[in-house]
Amino acid sequence: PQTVYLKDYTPPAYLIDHVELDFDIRADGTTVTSTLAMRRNPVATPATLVLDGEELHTLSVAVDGKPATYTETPTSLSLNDLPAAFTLQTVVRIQPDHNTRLSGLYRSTDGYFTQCEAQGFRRITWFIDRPDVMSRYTVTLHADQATYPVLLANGNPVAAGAEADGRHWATWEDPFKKPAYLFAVVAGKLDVLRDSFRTASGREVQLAIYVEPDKLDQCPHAMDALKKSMKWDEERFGLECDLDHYMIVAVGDFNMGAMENKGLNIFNTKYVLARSDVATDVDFENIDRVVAHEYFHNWTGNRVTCRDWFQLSLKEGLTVFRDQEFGADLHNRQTARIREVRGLRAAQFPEDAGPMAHPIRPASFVEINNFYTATVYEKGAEVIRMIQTLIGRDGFRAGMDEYFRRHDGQAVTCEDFVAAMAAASGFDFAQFMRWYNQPGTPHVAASGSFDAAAGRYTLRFTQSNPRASDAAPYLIPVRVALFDGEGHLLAGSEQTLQLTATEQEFHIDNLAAEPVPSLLRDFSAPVYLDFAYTPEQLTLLLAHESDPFNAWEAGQRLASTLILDAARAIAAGQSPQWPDSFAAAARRLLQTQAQRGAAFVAEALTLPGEGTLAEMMEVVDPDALHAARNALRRHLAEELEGEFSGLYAALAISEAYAPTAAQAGRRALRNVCLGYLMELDTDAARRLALQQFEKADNMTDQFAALASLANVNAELCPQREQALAAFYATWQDEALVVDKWLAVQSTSRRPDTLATVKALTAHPAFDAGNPNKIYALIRNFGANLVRFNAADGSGYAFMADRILDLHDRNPQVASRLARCFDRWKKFDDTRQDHARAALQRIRNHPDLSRDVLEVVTRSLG
Ligand code: B3K
Ligand code: ZN
Repeated sequence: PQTVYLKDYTPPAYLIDHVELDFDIRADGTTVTSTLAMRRNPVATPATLVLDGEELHTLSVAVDGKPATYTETPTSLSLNDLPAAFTLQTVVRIQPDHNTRLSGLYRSTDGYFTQCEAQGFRRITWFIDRPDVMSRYTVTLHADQATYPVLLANGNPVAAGAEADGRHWATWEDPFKKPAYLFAVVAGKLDVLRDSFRTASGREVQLAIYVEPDKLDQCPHAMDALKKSMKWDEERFGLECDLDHYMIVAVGDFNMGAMENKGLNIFNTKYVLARSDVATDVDFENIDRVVAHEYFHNWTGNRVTCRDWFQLSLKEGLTVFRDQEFGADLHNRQTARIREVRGLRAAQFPEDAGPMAHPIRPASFVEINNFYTATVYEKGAEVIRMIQTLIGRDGFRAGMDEYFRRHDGQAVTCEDFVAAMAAASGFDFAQFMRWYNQPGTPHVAASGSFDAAAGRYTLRFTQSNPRASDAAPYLIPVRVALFDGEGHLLAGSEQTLQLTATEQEFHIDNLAAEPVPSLLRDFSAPVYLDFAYTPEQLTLLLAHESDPFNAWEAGQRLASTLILDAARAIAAGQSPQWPDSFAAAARRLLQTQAQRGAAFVAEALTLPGEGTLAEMMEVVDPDALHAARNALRRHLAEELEGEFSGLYAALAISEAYAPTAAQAGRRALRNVCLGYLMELDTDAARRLALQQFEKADNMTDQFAALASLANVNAELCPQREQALAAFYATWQDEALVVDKWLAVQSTSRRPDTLATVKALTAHPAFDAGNPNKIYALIRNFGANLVRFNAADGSGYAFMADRILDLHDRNPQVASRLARCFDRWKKFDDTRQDHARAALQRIRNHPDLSRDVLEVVTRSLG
């Protein structure tokens, strides 16, 4: 397969001003007639017109109404000797009913749906399928009226009517120019929830959420989220909705989360459907964030789009940052930041240290779908956040205004965005651009020294990034504050230091005693920060740091050290040692939950995940790590049993369920308490869990109880069997809840998890054609560190089988599964041998999809 390079970018030779599409949808296939108003691009060198296509059956090609001479390959259609401006008409047949890749036009249970980003439009019709070709679209759909009563496309409905044979048609017109990746159509039998939103300037926007029949009672939360997002974007960024119609369509078969098609978002049902008995607090919050994310794309992505796919983070990093800020304002800013960083460390840091490491703006790719990554999205959002940290919130807002003033309606680059920020703020971002161009997580090592006679504290920093192509330093904003020995913040000590050199010193004067530094507050840069904190200093920061992120961080550092030491001890056949101070610090946290907030305390009592801890080990010993982390949990449970059960009782909620931050925080902490009590392995705890499972009036509590029971490893645990069976019996017709049932089993700690997962692949609940099911059962298993990385290689072999089973049917999903192997080189030789064999078996498969081939080749390379 071919590698595409950013440096090879050239403007398109032709432009397409207007696109007229006609879809004749029938059971034996769909005929697409495309009429393109085209002209030579004045800024490009004249060349052959090359159109992109994939799995198209060409019926005719005409230029200005006359049959044309053309050259066709499976992926291209070329024409020569074209006039300066002309009309190109093509007619193709496509087979959406057999489109298992879920890219282009495809069939799902309730009708036909599309997914065009990144390069799915070429699976619908011949086109110049690149984001810098922007056109106006008029689209007509024809289909059977009874089977597909709803016919949708981007923009506004302009006409509709009935046809012979019980068929009907509808025409839609999109007044905005857009790249082909934002194109969408839907033809289906769907219910609709309608509402409207009045913008700040008084425009009335019609809102509609389309879902499979009988699910309207699961739509109000998403509708609410949509209206809140619209209001928030007006208030925070002065951005109004430009549409007359904003539609969201939910579909159960979807490769990712959701898609921001202009005026016609298409969503995975997972990010639309919610009701308190079927969705958890986290689901409700994710729906808020994803609905907002797709809406925010209407400006950051659609009005201003990407020049080429290397610029993906231009829209994704920025839009994730925007949805993070929205989520923080809507829910709980403290814990939002903590969860963002937890997610970053669990997914992005390992990615940046592994075979798929790439800059937030990659320099090359084989398959662009492989680059919708934690790096482009989440590290991309961190880079945007650093820009705001460096120039301030007002400066950032001015930069956004300038960005839209300059580039509305254009397809641009990351440099264009940063240039607007620079122009509005006067800040020099030259050195900062390194964040866009280098892979790898920078390491910052800090140390402090105190000159008592001079009253001067010196902070010394050195930075490095072993993954970067050269040793040049980054511009790293480091927020700091100093605390005295009693935990008081020293007045005036809060500041943002700008690291710009490989080694750098900062002085703070007029200090009476050596302070305790709190570094990288609010996680002001996506780096690894080392500082030789003593346990006493960390305990002090955990108790007193007023920046909730760094208070949490201090606790994570304490726990990480204990767990990693314990893992070493366990590997050496010794038993782990726990200092009394850790349980004492946890006890103080529990005692202060009323002041510090239940949500914060729940986060602070959640130990770092195994994947994050594994990154800190030279050679990962997953069994020892697993045992060590669980042993610390058990130790806390034993020391604090009284506190956990007391708080469990005290935190019960008597008012009706609502997915508010306050209630969600209480439930989270209460379920953390339950989880610890379950570590005691007592019958009493299991009965308590089963009781919660049975009595719960909401999915958050029911699922938390189920998850803790699912981990029980006793030979006989009637509560576990009972809960799992009852859960499936109750929810077998709710696809998204069945996903939870699968997930809770594939993420279980139990040693027989692989056998369970294998058995579940044959269960009627599993569907190997549905991405949500594959993610729930298979990909979650791949993230189960101790079970996937079993010493005998059985987890690797299983995953290889699943990838080979899937790569042809759905390469994008198969490729995501292949990413489960990313960290294989961090394990011991025996495991490496097994993983290498599994990867080679995949790579040796003839006709392996490009998506999987790229991932596996990089992994082996
Ligand atoms: N832009 C889409 C992602 C498309 C993924 C294509 N493989 C969703 C989003 O980021 O909003
Ligand atoms: Zn996005």
